[in-house]
Amino acid sequence: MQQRHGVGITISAVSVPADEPTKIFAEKFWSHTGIHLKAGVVYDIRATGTWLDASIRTGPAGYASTDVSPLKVPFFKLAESRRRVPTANWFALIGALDEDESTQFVIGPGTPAHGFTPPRDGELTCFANDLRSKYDNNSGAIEITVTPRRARG
Ligand SMILES: [Ca+2]
Repeated sequence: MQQRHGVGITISAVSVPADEPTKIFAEKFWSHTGIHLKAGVVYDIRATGTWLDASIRTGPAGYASTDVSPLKVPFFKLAESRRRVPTANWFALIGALDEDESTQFVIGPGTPAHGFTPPRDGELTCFANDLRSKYDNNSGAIEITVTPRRARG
């Protein structure tokens, strides 16, 4: 374990490497962040950068089936229901705790104004929303920054 010496300040009770960007790789079924979230703490998650679904370049918000070339739109629409998160955009950034699909939530370019409050403790694991069998043509990575809000009181 790495230890920091001589800083002399207590940051908080939350052991999160705040404000250090972490890469999420498009071709990975799960990217592990090493960031352990605590139940009940409110987090802000921000994502930047671009990644590619074959030749389609997009950001963490992902893209809609209607954004692709007109001839391909019907195929993309037909496949929507088989995305890992059917209701989210293609290549939307998705988060979950410990690869647990029951905890999946859409991050996109960032969590909403009320932030994200984990239902339980767990490591933040992420992926680009795609068909389960179609990660081999993905490339690039986006970066996320996770910031815990200061506890009230
Ligand atoms: Ca793909």
